Amino acid sequence: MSKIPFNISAADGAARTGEIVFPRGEIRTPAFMPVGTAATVKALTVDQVRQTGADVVLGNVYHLMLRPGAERVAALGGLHHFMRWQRPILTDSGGFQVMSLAALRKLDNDGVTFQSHIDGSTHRLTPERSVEIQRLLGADVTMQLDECVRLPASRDEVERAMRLSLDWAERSKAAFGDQEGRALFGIVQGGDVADLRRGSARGLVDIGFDGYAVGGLAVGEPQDVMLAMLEETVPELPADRPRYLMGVGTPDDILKSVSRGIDMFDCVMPTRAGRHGQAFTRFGKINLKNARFADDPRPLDEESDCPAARDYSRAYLHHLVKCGEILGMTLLSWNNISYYQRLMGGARAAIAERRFAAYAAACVEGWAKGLD
Ligand code: PRF
Repeated sequence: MSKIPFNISAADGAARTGEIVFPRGEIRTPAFMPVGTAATVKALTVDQVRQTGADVVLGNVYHLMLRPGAERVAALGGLHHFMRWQRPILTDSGGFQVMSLAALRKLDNDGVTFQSHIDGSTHRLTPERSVEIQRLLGADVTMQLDECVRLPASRDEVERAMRLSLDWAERSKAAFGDQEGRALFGIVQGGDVADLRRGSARGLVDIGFDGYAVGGLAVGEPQDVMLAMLEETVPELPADRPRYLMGVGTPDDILKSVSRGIDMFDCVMPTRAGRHGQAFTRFGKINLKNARFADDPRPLDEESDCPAARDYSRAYLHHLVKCGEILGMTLLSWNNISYYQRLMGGARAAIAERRFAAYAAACVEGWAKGLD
């Protein structure tokens, strides 16, 4: 398998900083990957996304196979060309979205058959087809097909899904073959059961991947359970390969996970919150619908280098949100992705200077203060 370089330049406790080097560009870690489900980071142009400092965006097999179709994207020159994002793209394999979005689904040991949430048409994903779709899209990082169980769940149910995911990991690796300059990540499952987590991680390491994701977390369990599972899982993973915590999370989740050795994150939270009138700031999350902003001429953060945070008044953002204007969604999504990137940039700098704990504490203090 083609090894994608991961150059770790500094560590501070379990936290590390470095860069993953792809032909299309580097991913500086710890990294936050904005979610671009349907070949767009919702409400933003790719230039705005890049201006926030994002090095990589995420795409979804589930959505893109249904619309516009993987073969069509391939015929149009691949996902990078299609959406005009020339830097790395990571694509999620589809299983998680099938379970959360598809109307009807039937899982068997070979794969999953489901009905589209768009028009009810029937589709099938297997580990091999998911890898094939990600190859057609041109993904820089391909994720194995896995099964994620919502918590709480019985040990038996968690164990069955973990073993199935491990079998699919092996099939995904065989299907992926040797793709120069592209990475394949395995996904740890095992729910909230420590020995299943460790077993899943060991099984994946035996197969051998370019990177390792931790799946099946942030699916209904409390934060302390999620963090405990990271503490069981991370020590089993090779120190020289990137670790990706899927679908996480709040700024607080992210900093606590970085301190436990996670390098990559994705979450719809900043963009979804932005479309619902909420802004992430250094002084916590606020709702622009609140009447207290109606007459506030100050920007969200005059020190930010994001135009959405720096150049527009809170009163104007309040007005846009109250009117349901599209621009309100754009500006708040832009601000929020920008805040997440600033958080990660601060984390990278702090790890390099071995002051990550102090950085995280200062962030928490700022969030607690609230926006004046
Ligand atoms: N598996 C995959 N994608 C995911 C998850 C998972 O477990 C999660 C869980 N937080 C989010 N996205 N393939």
